[in-house]
Amino acid sequence: MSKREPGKKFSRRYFLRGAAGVAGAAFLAACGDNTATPVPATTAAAATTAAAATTKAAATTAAGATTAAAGKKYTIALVQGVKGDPFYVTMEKGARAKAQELGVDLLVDGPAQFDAVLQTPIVDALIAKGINALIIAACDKQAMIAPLKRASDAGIKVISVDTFIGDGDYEKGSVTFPISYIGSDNVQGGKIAGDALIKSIGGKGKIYIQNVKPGISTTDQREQGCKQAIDATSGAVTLVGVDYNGDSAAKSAEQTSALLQRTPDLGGIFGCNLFSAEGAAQAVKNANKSGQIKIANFDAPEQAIADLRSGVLDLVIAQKPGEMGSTAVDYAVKALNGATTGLLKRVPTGYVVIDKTNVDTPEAQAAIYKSN
Ligand code: T6T
Repeated sequence: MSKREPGKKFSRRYFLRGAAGVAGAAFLAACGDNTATPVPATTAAAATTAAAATTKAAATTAAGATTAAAGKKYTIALVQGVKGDPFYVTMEKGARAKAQELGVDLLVDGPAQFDAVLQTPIVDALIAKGINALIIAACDKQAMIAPLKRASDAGIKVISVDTFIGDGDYEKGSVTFPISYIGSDNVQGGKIAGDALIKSIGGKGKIYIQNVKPGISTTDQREQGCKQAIDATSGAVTLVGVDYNGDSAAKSAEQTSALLQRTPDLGGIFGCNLFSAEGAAQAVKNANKSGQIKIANFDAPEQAIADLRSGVLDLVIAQKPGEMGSTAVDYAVKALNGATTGLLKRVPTGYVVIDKTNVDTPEAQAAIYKSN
């Protein structure tokens, strides 16, 4: 028999714990589908900056960032973990808005799948093109070290966004050449999800994790955080398994359906990213177990919010991808202008944790990802 308590909801405590501030940057520019196309600086702020830069080698904008010398605009590239994922779409919007504000060109590209083999040639092509800075969500923490070192050795400023390479400690760790790692605290995020699930199933029972694939820093750490929460129950809650779906919602649904067959008394599921959680929720819907099996959903696309409202999901953990993109562009420009202080090796961006009690607040609404 199931140990869960069907009527029990996640508490507001989880919203407050995870929310490190009001969600999301205000997106200042309309962003079209112009992937891999430089965005010209068209705002008044950028025009002022360009004019001022004709008299000074580097001019300070109203926002406090500096721009390139007269006649020379920096070209910064953002390489996403995968194209089309609303998380990275939202990150691109934040990056484009900041690039426009600071008067730099921004190229955006990403592989068709979350795969270092597909991401590497994109990096090599950007090195050959001669960009000034590279902001990247590396698809694999080991496999992307060599390509990114090639970029760094070519004089390109490298900034990690969302995921890290090596062990993520750019101060004293195994890899230190990137300027900064800007992204969520993913162990904390996994712990928020695990603690919430454990509470919702009454502190005892069975939990299952749907994940992407080993080697991605973010999702590895979320799994780790959830396992820490389970371990802290000293056996009252058990982990029945972890499946890896390769970033496919369809595969996640298939694996979760099989798990539900094998484990009829499952209490809760943690979906470690957008597609993992989407597939898990679909499987629970297909099994007519919505509301009976608790689901903590990492990432906040529109579908997750709809599923939260209809009772399929219990918790949506929204990251702040727009802020990640915006801060990364700001850091890139500052680094290119020779900043020697004020650039942190690690910038955690925080969460907005959404449940039924706060979904209509401005903070929660602002945190929902954009899909185009
Ligand atoms: O969860 C995000 C991102 O943080 C992770 O690195 C990969 O998956 C997402 O893009 C969501 O699909």
